[in-house]
Amino acid sequence: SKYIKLEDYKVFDYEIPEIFMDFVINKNAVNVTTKLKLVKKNKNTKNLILDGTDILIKKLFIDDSLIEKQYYKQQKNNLKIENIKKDIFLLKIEGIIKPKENTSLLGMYESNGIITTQCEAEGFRRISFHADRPDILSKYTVRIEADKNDYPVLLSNGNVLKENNLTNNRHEIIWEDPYPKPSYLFALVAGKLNCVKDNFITKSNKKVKINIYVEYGDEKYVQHAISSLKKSMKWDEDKYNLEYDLSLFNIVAIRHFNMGAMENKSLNIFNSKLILANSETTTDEELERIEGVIAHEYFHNWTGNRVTCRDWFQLSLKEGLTVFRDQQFTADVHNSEIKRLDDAKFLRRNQFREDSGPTSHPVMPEKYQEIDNFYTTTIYEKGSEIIRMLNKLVKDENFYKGFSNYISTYDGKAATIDQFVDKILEHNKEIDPKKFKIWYKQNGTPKVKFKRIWDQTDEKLTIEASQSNPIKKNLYNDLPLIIPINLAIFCDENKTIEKTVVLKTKKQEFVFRNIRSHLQIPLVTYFREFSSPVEWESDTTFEEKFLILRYEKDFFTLSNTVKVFYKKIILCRLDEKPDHKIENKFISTLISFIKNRDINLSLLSELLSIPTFAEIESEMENLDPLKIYKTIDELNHLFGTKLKEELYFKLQEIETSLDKVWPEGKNERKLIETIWKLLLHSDDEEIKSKIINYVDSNSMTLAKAALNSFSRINCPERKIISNIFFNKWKNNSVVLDSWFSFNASIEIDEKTNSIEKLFENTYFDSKSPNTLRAILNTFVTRNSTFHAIDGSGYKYIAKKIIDFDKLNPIVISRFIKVFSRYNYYSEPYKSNMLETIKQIKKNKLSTNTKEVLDAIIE
Ligand code: BAL
Ligand code: ZN
Repeated sequence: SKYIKLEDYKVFDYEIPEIFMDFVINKNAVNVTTKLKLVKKNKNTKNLILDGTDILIKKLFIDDSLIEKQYYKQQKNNLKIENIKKDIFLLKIEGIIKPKENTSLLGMYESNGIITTQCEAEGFRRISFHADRPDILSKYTVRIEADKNDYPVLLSNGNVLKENNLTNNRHEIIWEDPYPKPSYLFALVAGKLNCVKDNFITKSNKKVKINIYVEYGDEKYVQHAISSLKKSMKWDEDKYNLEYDLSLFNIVAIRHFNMGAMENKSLNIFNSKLILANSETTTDEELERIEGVIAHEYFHNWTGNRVTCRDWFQLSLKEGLTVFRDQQFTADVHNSEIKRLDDAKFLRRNQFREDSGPTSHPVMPEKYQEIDNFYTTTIYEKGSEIIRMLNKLVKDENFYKGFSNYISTYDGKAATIDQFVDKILEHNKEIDPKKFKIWYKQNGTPKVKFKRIWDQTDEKLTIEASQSNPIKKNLYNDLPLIIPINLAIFCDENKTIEKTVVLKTKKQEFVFRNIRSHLQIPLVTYFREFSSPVEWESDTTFEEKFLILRYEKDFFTLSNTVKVFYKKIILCRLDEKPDHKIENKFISTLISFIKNRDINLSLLSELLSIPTFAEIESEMENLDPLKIYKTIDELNHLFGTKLKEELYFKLQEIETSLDKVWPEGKNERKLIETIWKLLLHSDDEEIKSKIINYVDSNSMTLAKAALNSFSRINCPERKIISNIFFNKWKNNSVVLDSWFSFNASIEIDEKTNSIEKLFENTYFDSKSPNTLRAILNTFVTRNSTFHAIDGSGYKYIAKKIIDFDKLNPIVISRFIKVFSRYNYYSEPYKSNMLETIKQIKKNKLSTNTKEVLDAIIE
């Protein structure tokens, strides 16, 4: 079968305790000589099969004796050597690879003159032959040799052992990494890079050199990255008692990078856009995200590198856990309630969407074709939510004790998710590990239902809860999950009971006594702080939901309740039956939020944000996309008009704080974008000239807010600000992507090929995944011409998919999920999409993209 299955896991026939690699970088190729020390574990085999793709073999040796051609066989993706008599031996492979010709951004490739690597998950096999799987841990020694002018900087993992000048203007460096690691953590970088230096003193007083390598000219943009790294190093010591384990930590910023970043041991490689940052070029949100990603990669040093994964089915062991840790970090250094709200929003918008579609899968999948397709929001963010629940269930003391046992038990080893959960639950008697682990095996978003039964005379409130999973195909989905529910019972305005209850069976009753309430029936809010990654339904009426907006303090619950109102209003309007009563009452509620001087402004911005198309799309059925876009525009107009006076008042109040330096002032700046957008939509002419002034602001947050708030306003000023922005930033590729994105959102004359000119722009770089994503993703989520009724938008995008899949399958296989909800669309959109998918399928596609397409139309 073409599937790789968890149940087929077998240890490899050999161990590879040591690897010596020799890279000779020449003009058009790199000669790679690898020596693998192999120790046979399976005495019953005489063969050795190693992975390897696109490598030209020159010679092979076993312990220095040449292997004749008839004793080995190279196939497309592997190398088989037969009749090996020895149990311990050194296999030497002389190979040649061509990084300049590699456009996949996997293995070794060149980006803007810099040679770099990306090995996770299976890129190492494009550099050299290896049993390229994460449970083979080896000590690496790496020699790199190159021309001194073309490649003055030569980096790999670990410490520098030696540096020499050679003849012919060449030089060599030998790196040695003392910690055994899997091949996916190997890295090499060579090129013209400038280094910004700093250092960090660890808690045991060890000095760690920090080197950030960037292209010349970019040095001025690295201070944020450095301070983020130092904050992360300190935080991991304070929170988890984890100290950095080498005396050197390198980060390299690369322009053409598929992922955000990569945690290679002591040599993290980053997408430039996640390193180069200051408030002039980077928005507040991006600054926080960059800080979070730097923390994430750094935290991998323990959760991922020192303790790694046994196989790729355990991917969430390192990713879910490290996301959990980076979310904790951001919560600790900024505002924990806002962070929780942001994370919940992200999960519901992205992971829930994935989980209700054709590519839905468990956090621990049972099978895959291309592991690259499983770097998903389910593995990452749902994985993190599961650990958050585990933490909640066992409480902090047990959690941190269990975590620390996990690290010390599996240090230097490859572990499994089972082993992690067992360690955390080791000293807990209330939670059955076997039952808890069902979270890892189910797919789909579980649904919980609540009903209240109120006995006023006995002052007893009973809450009936039940759980189910909407997806029936997976057998585990029928088993009950352990679901922690944070709830609040409001007896009246001043009396609230907060509790965490744990739902363990399919149906369960929770009884609360001595409840004295003046309400007709006590009001309950569920899953406060989004305590579990589920959806729920309750008997709360709309009248009561208005009360929740008055009584609740929890940011998540407030925002979620507001969202329910927006959705209700939108649905009624889509049905041509606007509910003016609810609309007016809701508007009055929003006014009272705006007038509340104590409210967190970031929360207020959230409450005043009318859902976007992307938010609505992931939650609806029988979608009419053009009508949805129109309804959202209408609502922005209505709310902007009705809230105008209060918004102007607020605007005045916050304008004085806009100049503050991040993280100060970020809430005000977030709110201003929301206010600008609403006011612009209310046909307010006065606000236009005001906003235009900010396009050239020295705060990128304000500049982009100005730009984006014009996205759906068709007026001459839109062109003006677009030009101002372009001329200011055309030579900064990271910033210019925002301009590409903005222009991809603009609808011109309902022509679907309106974005074609972006691909033809002189500054468009077809090798840059960032730019490609900026254009494509924005077009399909923010530009209604994608959904042109004649299907031309879908056809146009199909062509792009086919073209770019040849260059970069990883980007395209992710992007193609835009079509995954075709079934939820109404006609003719549904048929048009389906027809388009079928047309795409007729082409020769990468295996990555094919696997996703196969899932979309089975
Ligand atoms: N391991 C791939 C990038 C990341 O999740 O950190
Ligand atoms: Zn990660």
